[in-house]
Amino acid sequence: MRTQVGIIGAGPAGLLLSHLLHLRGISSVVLEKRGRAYVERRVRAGVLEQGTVDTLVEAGVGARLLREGLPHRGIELRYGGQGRRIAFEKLVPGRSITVYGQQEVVKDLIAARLEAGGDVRFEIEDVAVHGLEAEPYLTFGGERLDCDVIAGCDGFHGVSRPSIPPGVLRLFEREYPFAWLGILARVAPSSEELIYARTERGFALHSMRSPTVSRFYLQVPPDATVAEWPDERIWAELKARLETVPGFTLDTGEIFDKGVTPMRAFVAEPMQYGRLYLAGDAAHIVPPTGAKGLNLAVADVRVLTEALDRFFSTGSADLLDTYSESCLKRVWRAQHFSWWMTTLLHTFDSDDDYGRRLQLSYLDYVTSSEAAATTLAENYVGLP
Ligand code: RFL
Ligand code: PHB
Repeated sequence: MRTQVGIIGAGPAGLLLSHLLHLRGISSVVLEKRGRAYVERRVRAGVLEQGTVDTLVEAGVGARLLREGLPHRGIELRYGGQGRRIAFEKLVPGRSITVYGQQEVVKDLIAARLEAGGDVRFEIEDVAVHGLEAEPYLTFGGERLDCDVIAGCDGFHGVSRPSIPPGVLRLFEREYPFAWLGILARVAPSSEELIYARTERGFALHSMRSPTVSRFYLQVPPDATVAEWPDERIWAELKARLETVPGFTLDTGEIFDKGVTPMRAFVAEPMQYGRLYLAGDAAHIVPPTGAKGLNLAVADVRVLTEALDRFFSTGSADLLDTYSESCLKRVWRAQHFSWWMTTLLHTFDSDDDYGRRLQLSYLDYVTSSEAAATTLAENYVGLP
């Protein structure tokens, strides 16, 4: 078998890349380890930057997103018994975010690929990467797929990054001393906008998926398990961390999804080796506090699509050669923003009174100074 671009992974990065390449007449095959139902149900991100929405709409896969997505013009920072709004419409006019579940993006992309006759193969568990220096090919299930280029879109735990020879990549990492417990509940959101809450008990986030489904996160110890968090304990803790301003009550409902996510940051440099290009979580991870992971994956794929289009239409590899450099500027800005939001809002060492005073001072500053609030807003909605 032969294709122009062999893509490993049918997450947002791999599927969007395959679709954008198709629109430019470039062939690809997507090989995914999991089943279709599994990837369509995997609950993850929910915040799409304006640039991500624009990319999906321009690519013709945004109809349901425009219909069902929830546009947001601000977020609330809740701390010290008060809620302060970061107003995007005032601070970054014309720019906003849209709340739309990542698995809905994945469903829309799979539907578009299959409708266009795209080759997306699920339950391929033994993909191996070969010949990166000269003649790349993938093997799986006794078959061989020759390609001009391989795109590693297989997430943090995939096979593409480990197939780069030792010593080539420089790795940057940070582990946080806590995790997030995330839930989905059948209940109308208790707030129109996202609430990022800093409390002495730890961080909590009130997000949503639709007018009838809410999404919540709680800062929990790094080794926490779902079994330790029965529904009543989750609601009690969410109430303790969110019902901290006068007049706000949290509505509860049936919890139908629970998961614990470790909080870590990771960057692999460069994001390419020979004929292999890494995109999305395969190359970098951010803690979810800044809502940047999915948006970075989409930004990588935009850069890679341009570079591949140039390569296949003119033979010039100049944009491919600078792929990593082009992506890493945005990646490091998002790394910094995500670290900053995480540091500002989570409880670290309970003995560190000095650190707590610094957090509160900065929260006061970011919610009262237009300059500081604009810094948060322009990073949150996504830099150009
Ligand atoms: P994915 O989505 O992990 O997809 C990788 C795909 O590759 C497959 N795979 C393999 N396939 C073949 N062979 C192998 N050996 C393979 N190994 C793995 C996997 O099964 C999978 O289908 O990576 P991608 O496409 O780079 O997308 C990245 C995003 O998923 C990720 O950055 C975001 O979900 C991060 N994130 C958020 N990002 C945002 O922009 N906004 C948010 O609000 C946000 N919230 C979040 C998040 C991530 C979270 N978790 C669970 C990590 C909230 C949470 C809780
Ligand atoms: C979500 O809705 O899943 C979500 C929202 C904001 C974040 C992270 C996750 O910062």
